[in-house]
Amino acid sequence: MKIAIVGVSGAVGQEFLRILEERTLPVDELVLFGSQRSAGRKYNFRGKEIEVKLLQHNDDFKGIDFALTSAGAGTSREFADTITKHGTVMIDNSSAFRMDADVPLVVPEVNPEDAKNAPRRIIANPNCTTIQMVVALNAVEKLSHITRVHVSTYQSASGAGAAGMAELEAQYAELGAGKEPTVAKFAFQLAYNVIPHIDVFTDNDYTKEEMKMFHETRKIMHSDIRVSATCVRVPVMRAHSESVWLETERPVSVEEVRAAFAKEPGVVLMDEPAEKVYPMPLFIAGKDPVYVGRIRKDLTCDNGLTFWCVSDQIKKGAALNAVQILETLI
Ligand code: 11C
Repeated sequence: MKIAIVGVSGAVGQEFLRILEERTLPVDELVLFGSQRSAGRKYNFRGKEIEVKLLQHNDDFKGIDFALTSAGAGTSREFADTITKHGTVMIDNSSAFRMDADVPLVVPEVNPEDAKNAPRRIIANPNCTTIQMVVALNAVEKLSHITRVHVSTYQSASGAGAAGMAELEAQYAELGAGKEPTVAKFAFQLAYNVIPHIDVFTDNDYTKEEMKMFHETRKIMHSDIRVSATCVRVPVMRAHSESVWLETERPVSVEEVRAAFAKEPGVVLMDEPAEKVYPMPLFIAGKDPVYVGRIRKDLTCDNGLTFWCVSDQIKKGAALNAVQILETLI
């Protein structure tokens, strides 16, 4: 099997490399692509040094079975035809095609069968905040249909890529040295702050990030579920957290839900409040699953339930989910 990574020098691209290295996929050849800035760099993969090729409009994708792409929506739109025209299946981490009717949007624990119907040979990887939420919601949906969700997110700097992480680190160093912090990636200084604003605002005053959680959840779960989100950037380096409130058609007990999470693929239950056992991003960074804790009944609504979940945004929220889609296909 011949695999390409497009955008290999970015945070998600580097994670693709690590995950392919770790897993047992039969990769006969790995081809790396990047922008002008990263072309010529060399990366090690399974004991071999591979040079990054410049992504161009040519026939470089001929013979490549799968391309894992994470180079931004603009690049994905511009290069989709070049990547897929010789039969390559593009598994795209960007938002470019997610809501297109003829592009499946896949989380393997939830809707793996959708991956098999990709007429344009493009499969979209959802937004990281949606991925971890639907993996958890899927366990509850099996007990009773979820009609609506309120969610507040606590999104780490890694959501803004390697540059976002570097900016947060630099801000703490600059502030420690008595200097004015550099603000470029985020709307405001993130160090010692939280910013209730991720991506641009839309006409209904929700941000694009928040509306992704509404639309993507419905598409992945094939559901009429309604999701009202507040997405917040927090000064955490890596792994996003979410406080989720949901309403089901019939009341479900905490015990039922705990049991459902405990057996749900991709979920790890961490819910022993008396022992201070609950997931936190500091300890979840670098791990594969979605961790769920703080499960309790809502105090205002008989059919309501609330929980807390944490997952590594670069892993399950991006690179790992894309590789799992590939694994589903082979
Ligand atoms: C963030 N969730 O944390 C965003 C990053 O649509 O793939 C990923 C955006 C996307 O900033």
